[in-house]
Amino acid sequence: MPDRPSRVVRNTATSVVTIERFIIEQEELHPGASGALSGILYDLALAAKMIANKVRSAGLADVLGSAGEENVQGEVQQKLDLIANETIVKALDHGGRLCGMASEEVDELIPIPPEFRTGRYFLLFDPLDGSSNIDVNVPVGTIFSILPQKTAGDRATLEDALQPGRDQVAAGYVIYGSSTMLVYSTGSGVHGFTLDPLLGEFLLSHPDIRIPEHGRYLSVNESYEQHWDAPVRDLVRRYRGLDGKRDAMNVRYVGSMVADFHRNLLGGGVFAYPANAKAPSGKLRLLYECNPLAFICEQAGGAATDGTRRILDIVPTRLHERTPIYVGSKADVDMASEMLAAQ
Ligand code: AHM
Ligand code: MG
Repeated sequence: MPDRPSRVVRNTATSVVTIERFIIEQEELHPGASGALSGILYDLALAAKMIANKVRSAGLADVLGSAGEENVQGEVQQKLDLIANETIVKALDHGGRLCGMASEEVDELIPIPPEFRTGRYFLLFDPLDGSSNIDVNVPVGTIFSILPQKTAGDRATLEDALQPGRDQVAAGYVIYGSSTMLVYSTGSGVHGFTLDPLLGEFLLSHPDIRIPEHGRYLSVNESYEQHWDAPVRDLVRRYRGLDGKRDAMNVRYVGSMVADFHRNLLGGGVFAYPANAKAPSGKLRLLYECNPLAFICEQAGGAATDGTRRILDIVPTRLHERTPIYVGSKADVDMASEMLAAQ
């Protein structure tokens, strides 16, 4: 993990800090920074506010239900997925800071239109994760990952997208829950901001988040148990205290990865989506979901593995590649690595 640069010291009980001010202060810790990364983060915060508005009024406006199109994973998209996707593209494509983008909802790379300037960063995102939960009012989220451009041209190629997660320069997520929160890291700690709906501003509410070493919560969909192999079944039994070798964790599964991850980040725990006989690589996407959350988790003191490899070390070969994942409190994730490596 990179060294953590010195930080801005403030009294969080009395200071009111907007995300804009915080981003500027963080940039000042890196002399020579061009400001491009900060600009991308501002634009993402703006997109998040726009999506939050749509999500909040989803039950009122005629935006519920399926848009009727299937995405590249063969899943039917909800209308809000498309709206969130479009919102992010439109907020980011003209800033001159990106060479390209990729979205979980789009088959191919999203190019920067020829009329706009480009920059040296590549953005990957899942515009609305957990969108099947929208019509039952369960939290959903946006996840993003920012990579440096690897190739030399002014427009991105697939090579720019297919970099291991350890090369991310920033990652974050937005959770649209009882309040809207944006949590991100640029490699110097993890910081959370809560949207003040009256001011329309994200305010620093959770500076320097650290995940507890041991977790209280286990988030896994146990309905797949019959399709797991024996080591995964044994691991989940161990987490649940059923083999008598550790205290039982509390099972909590929203079915919306951002919500499950966020709870475990703050309270300690592990989120697992193992491979199973019906989904040999699991369900979740390396580039849009697993890499960004693994980056944040490591920055907060946690860990993430696919069972045998650190998530951030996996070299992707496809844009929509899936991977099994165990992410969360370090001791609990290390237990997964040990038990699954022994298989
Ligand atoms: P999505 O990107 O199509 O919304 O799917 C991802 C979601 C995650 O948020 C969640 O953890 C997982 O799917 C739940 O899947 P399952 O119902 O198989 O447990
Ligand atoms: Mg998703």
